[in-house]
Amino acid sequence: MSKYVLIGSAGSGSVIIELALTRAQAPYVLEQIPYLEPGPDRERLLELNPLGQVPTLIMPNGDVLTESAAIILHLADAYPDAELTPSGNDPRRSQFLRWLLYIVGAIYPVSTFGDDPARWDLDDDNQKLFRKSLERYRLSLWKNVEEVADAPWFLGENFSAIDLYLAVMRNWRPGRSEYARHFPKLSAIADNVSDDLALAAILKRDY
Ligand SMILES: N[C@@H](CCC(=O)N[C@@H](CS)C(=O)NCC(=O)O)C(=O)O
Repeated sequence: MSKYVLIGSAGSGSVIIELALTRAQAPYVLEQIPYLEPGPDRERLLELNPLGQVPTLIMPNGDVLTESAAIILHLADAYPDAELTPSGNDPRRSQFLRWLLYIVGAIYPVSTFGDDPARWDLDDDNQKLFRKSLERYRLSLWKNVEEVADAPWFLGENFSAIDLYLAVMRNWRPGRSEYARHFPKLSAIADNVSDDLALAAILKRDY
């Protein structure tokens, strides 16, 4: 059987997709690369994805899919039993889409922009200032998510892929304990993801 090929990197956003593929029991192989390092792996990544970003997914038919939200929506269609998204007529679907896009459109880039502040042509002092102000901004963005989070999952009784984003992104800057201090509801949801042992094993490997 053909498999998905997930191009990713330890601890990065590709872990969100690895969790989704695992939950869907979709066949995949993981190719971990140092995505920011110049070299043949990065050259290949840039050929597949002009942004040079992970996750990048090669589908069983050879098509390339990038953008984690697009990958999640594709997997939800291909593997409905995984319940990655509320179904089409579920009233929670609109809020799912709203907050999925908020997380990938507003919060995720703030992390990506701060990963390598040198790329913005700033001197050392300004890189530090830039990173600090991104960190403040990111906290204000997550606060909006915390305010609307339900329990035990973000959408309430039903799991969705948003919970996978929380389980991964709480490990990024400012770090897990600081995140828990600011966002106890989101951290509790992230903890619940580890009730699934297969998902827990992936999270434990990387964080
Ligand atoms: N919108 C993309 C963002 C992906 C992204 O920013 N990935 C980071 C790693 S976590 C990356 O590849 N950064 C390298 C770069 O942007 O040059 C998604 O949701 O998949």
